[in-house]
Amino acid sequence: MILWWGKKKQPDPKTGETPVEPLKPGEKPASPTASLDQQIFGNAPIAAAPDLGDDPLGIRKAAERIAAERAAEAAAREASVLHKLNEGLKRSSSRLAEGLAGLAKRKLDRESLDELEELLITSDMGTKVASRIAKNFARDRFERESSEDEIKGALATEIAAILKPREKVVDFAEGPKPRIVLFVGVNGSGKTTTIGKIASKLSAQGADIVIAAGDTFRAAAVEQLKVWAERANARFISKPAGADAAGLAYEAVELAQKENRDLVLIDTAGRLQNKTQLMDELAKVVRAIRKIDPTAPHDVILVLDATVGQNALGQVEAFRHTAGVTGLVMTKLDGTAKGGVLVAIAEQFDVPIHFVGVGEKAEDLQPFSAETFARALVGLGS
Ligand SMILES: Nc1nc2c(ncn2[C@@H]2O[C@H](COP(=O)(O)OP(=O)(O)OP(=O)(O)O)[C@@H](O)[C@H]2O)c(=O)[nH]1
Ligand SMILES: [Mg+2]
Repeated sequence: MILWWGKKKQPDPKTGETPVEPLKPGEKPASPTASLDQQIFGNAPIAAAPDLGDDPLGIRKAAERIAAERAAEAAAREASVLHKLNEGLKRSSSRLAEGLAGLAKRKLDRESLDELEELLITSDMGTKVASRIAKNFARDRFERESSEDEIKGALATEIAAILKPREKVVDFAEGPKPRIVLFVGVNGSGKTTTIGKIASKLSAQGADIVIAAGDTFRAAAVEQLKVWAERANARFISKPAGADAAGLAYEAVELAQKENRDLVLIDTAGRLQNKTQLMDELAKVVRAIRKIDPTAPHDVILVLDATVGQNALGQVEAFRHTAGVTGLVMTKLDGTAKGGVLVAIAEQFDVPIHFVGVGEKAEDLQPFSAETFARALVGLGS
C-alpha cells in the first residue's frame, strides 16, 4: 500500500494545489470522483469495511434485548398476580364449580334454572343478581345442553357485566398535592394492612407519602402501621394512645403540605364503643382536615372484609351515608367462600371498587378488574 506522505507533496503556496506524484508505469490515475480514501491512498485496493448495518454500535439490539426482558418480567408479574387471585378465590370458585358441574351436559330446564338461582344465592351474590342471571340464562340457553366450561364462561360474562360499571382503578399518586386519603371500616376489616400495602406499592413507584396513625385507640394499631411505614419508607406520624385522632389528621396534612409530599394516608379506628361514636369520630377527622384543605378528603376508602359475607352490604350502607365513601377495597377474599358478595355489592351500590385483597403481603392487594375477578370467581381463571 502507498502511504499518502510517500505519494503526495505539500500544496503549492501560490496555487494552493497539491501536485501529484507522476504515475508509475502501469498505475492507473485516481478518478476525480474517487473517494477520499482513494485520493489519499491512491489506487491500491482498499480492504472492504465490515458491514455494520444501520446499528453500528449495537445500541438498537441492546435496547431490543432490554425491552424483551422487561416485557417478560411484566408478563411473569401479571401471571403471578393472576395466579394469586385465582388461588385466593379458590374457596369461592370451588363451591360454584361443584354446583355448575351438576348443570352441565343436560338440557337447561326449569329445574336446573332454579338450581342455578339457588347456587348463586348461596354463593352470596344476593337474590337480585341470582334471579337476573337465571333469567338471562333462560333467555339465551333454555333447552340447550352446554359443557361445564360453556356454563362457567356464560356465568363469568354475566358477572363481569354487573361488576364492570364499578371497576375503577385509582392512582393515588396523581391528582391534588397532597392527595388526602381516609381509610374507614369496621374493626378488623383490613384498613391498616391495606394502607401499608398501598404505601409499599406507591412508594416503590416514587410517591412521597405521609402515613397518619389515626387509630389512636390502640397502641398496637400504631405499632402495626409504623412497621408498614418503615417498610414503605414513608413519613410516619402518630400520637400516644388516647390522643385526639382529628388533631393528628390535621397535623399530618399540615406536615405533608410543608414537606411538599404527594400523599397522606390516614388510618382510622374501627373499634369504638358503638356505631354512632365511630361515625362522629370520622366526621370530626373530616372537619379537621378541611380546615387546611376544604376539598379534602379526596378519597374516602371503605375497607370491607369478604369473610363477613352479607354483612358487608350493611357496612357499605352505613359508611356511605355518614362518611361519604368514594371507593371500596375488599380484603380477605383468600380466606372465604363468600367472595360472591362483591357481586351483590356492585349490583346494589353505585360505589367504585378499587382493589381486592387476596393475602397479607403487599403484592396481594390487586387493582380490581371486573373480567379477571369474574373469571376467577367461577374458576375459569387459570
Ligand atoms: N388473608 C388475608 N388477611 C388479611 C387481608 N387483609 C388484611 N388481612 C389480615 O386481617 C387482619 C386485620 O387487618 P387490619 O389491617 O389490622 O384491620 P383493621 O381494619 O386495621 O383493624 P382495626 O385496626 O382493628 O380496626 C390482619 O391480621 C391482617 O393481616 C387479606 O387480604 N387476606
Ligand atoms: Mg387498624
